[in-house]
Amino acid sequence: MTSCRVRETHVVVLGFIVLMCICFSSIFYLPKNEETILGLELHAGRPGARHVNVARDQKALFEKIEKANIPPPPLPETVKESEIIDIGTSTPEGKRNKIKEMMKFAWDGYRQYAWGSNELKPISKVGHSASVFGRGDLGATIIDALDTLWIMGLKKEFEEGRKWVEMSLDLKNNARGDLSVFETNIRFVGGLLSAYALTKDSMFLRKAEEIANLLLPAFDTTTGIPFSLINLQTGRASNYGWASGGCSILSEFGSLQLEFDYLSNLTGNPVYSQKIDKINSVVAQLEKPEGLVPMYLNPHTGKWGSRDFSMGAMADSYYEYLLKTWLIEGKKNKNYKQWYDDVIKAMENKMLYRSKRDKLQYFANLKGSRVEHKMEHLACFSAGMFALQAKNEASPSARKHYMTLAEEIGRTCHESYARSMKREINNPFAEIGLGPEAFQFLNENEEAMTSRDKYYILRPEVLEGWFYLWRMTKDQKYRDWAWDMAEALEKHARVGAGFSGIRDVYASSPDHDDVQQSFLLAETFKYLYLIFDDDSIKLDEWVFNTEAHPFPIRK
Ligand code: DMJ
Repeated sequence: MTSCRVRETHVVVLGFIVLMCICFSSIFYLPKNEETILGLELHAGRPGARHVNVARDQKALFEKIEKANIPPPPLPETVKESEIIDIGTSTPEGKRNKIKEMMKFAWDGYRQYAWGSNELKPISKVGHSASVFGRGDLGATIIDALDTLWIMGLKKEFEEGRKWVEMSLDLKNNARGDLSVFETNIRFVGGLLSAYALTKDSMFLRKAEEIANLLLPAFDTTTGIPFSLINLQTGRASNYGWASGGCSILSEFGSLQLEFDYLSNLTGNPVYSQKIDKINSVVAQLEKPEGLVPMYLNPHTGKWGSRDFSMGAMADSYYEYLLKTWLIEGKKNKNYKQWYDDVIKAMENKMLYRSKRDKLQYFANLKGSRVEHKMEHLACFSAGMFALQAKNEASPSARKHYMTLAEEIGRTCHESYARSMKREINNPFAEIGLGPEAFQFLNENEEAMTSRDKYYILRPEVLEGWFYLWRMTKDQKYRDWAWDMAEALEKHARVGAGFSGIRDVYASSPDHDDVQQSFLLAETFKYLYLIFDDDSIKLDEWVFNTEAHPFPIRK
């Protein structure tokens, strides 16, 4: 019995010793403070040789994350609505800093919640895409924002964007459905070319060329006038059914020169410029009704569609690109200036009106012979175009004439903003201070600047006009108006994770559309910043494309 108990005691003691040995040795055999993410080891920083692995492994991890298209790690909420920085800054530098903070807020929200999507829904905090981008996630906001980030000196953010472009921008494989040729050109090709122009980083040029090549099948029409839409997977191009029976649109096929000519110039490949020459030769030969250029053209027959004319949607950047192509080529190609002069003179004759009460000048739309006394927010870009023209005219009388017109249009467009702020009998709650999509003068004699198009979607055109006017005249009122707009954006458009459009600018409090358009970062914030910075992007050295991406003037 006793010997049995002794043996039992031995077994228990032996077992205890073995257990202790296992526990003790496990300290040496277990991995040391390691985590495995995506199959790669991440080591907590310890001194010595392991540091080399940390750096190597982290680099590999980040490369893997980028390749896998995984968003960068979320940021903490940057600024809570209750903590919005006081914007009562009085110096241009203080104002620039504030605009930079707004840009960073918009970028951070996109980065945190919608990285790689086209745009952000800043209230829902998810990605968003407009139909112009098709159905794929193409990172439109990243490309559109790059040059603004660079100009503002937001280097870390620029680097994040640059890396995404290098690793993940791939329209060939990621685009889905029909993309707008025009939007892809002005935002993607334009944004990348501008990033190249500012940084000389050849990766941007390579990507721009890649995307432009994908657009080329859209030009394979009987006339060479490109289609509006392209499916990059099938190469099939088409037009919108609603565009006067399937026509191509003036502002779209007429706003490719700046990007395509610059691309030919940089790459030495003439194919892009040749596409533009073809478009020009078709349009130049066509008869212009009373000197005006209609907004629809059939790409198969080479004939105009319905006789509709506008300074705004469907036409706007056609005029802008005529003037700017003349300027960017160092005023060498006189054809562009001649085409520009001809059509602008006709528009002044047929479409320019002045309201009776407040003497506000505006460009009306023409639908056939019917005059629509309505001016669009989009058409307000023309204040900037006329100011730029005036500055570059040789004759003093033309300089004076177009600068006066620019100032008049700038004032009218300002009034459309101011009247959403004025409490009047028909507008007792107004206080938003941002302008509507379009404003109406019921006829020449009647002043009523509201219209059914009451929404404001963060567009830049009114501000764009004041930016040029400030740079040309140095009249303080343009900076004041721009700052009022910045305050209105901050107060009424800033929401949870970014900035949102507003459904009714005349409402007592804003009802948000929950979309942060990519052009807010490409254009609106850029012009806001640059109006307070006279030393960046000088207008005798740079020309902005219609998405506010600057290209250098070729002298
Ligand atoms: C931008 O994409 C461009 O400015 C275009 O020329 C017109 N519309 C938007 C902004 O409003």
